[in-house]
Amino acid sequence: MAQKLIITAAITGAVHVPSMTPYLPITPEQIINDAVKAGEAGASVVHIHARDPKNGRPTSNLELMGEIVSGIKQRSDIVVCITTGGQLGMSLEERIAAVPAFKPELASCNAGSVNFVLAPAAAKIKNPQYDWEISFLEGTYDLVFANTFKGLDYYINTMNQYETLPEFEVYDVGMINNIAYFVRKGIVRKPVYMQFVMGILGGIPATIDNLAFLVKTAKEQIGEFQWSCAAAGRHQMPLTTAALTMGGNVRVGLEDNIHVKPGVLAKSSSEQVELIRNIAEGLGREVANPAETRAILGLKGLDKVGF
Ligand code: KMH
Ligand code: ZN
Repeated sequence: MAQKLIITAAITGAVHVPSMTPYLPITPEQIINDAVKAGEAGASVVHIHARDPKNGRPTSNLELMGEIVSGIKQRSDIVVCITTGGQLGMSLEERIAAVPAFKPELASCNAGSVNFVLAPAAAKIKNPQYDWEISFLEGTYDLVFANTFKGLDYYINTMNQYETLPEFEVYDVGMINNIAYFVRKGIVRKPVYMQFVMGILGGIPATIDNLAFLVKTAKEQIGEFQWSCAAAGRHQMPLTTAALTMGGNVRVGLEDNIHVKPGVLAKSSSEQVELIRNIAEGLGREVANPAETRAILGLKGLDKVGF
């Protein structure tokens, strides 16, 4: 029987800007509410970024992150995965600061450097709500999202210190090679957990052939692992549906896609969770609850987090 399905909801991210949709959660209260709703809809993991409540700009402010993750914990036993993605110009220490501060069960660990281009979206915004939005999007035309081997080594070791499982964000096939190197080096905790993030401009195109290629390459290079699939924009539902039929796990949420179906904005990530849950259950794949997800991923437990 297929392993139960882990549904991750990426609640707000650092990709979309407020002018794209009125439903993007921004304040800690909005992010907490959407995370709890995603859990009620069937997500067992929430992937969390913070935003400045004044203007919606992505931030790695620890006070805001603390308010969000502890607010979620007060209302839900869902697994909280904290981002270490950061933003342009931020040091490695700043990006990972939430791990020592909150000792989460799970944190993102970006598995290599990649162009991460959001610039074409700027042209579609006619009346920006905030002055930072257009320059933020256009700035990615000249941005390398840097995740060097030295940085990866540091992130993996720091997460090991706090028993935080790295969720490796894999934007292209070469990044599997990077992870395999650190597995051979003996510093990666088991199970190796990869999130295949497909369809970012600069990364691997979101096609089913490419998803099969990622899984095949990971089997050859790493052997045993857990994996999940996220895909940008309109590719979200087709690719996550393919992933769950292949035995993988899925990530949905407004970080990856602001629509719930073509032309219809999602009012929250929970609408996408509900949709993928219905697809999974319709195809006979049962959905894991947070306790089952903790067992699948070998997580340390909610009693050992620092928030
Ligand atoms: N900030 C983006 C370029 C993650 O959550 O770790 C990517 C990102 C991924 O933030
Ligand atoms: Zn993220």
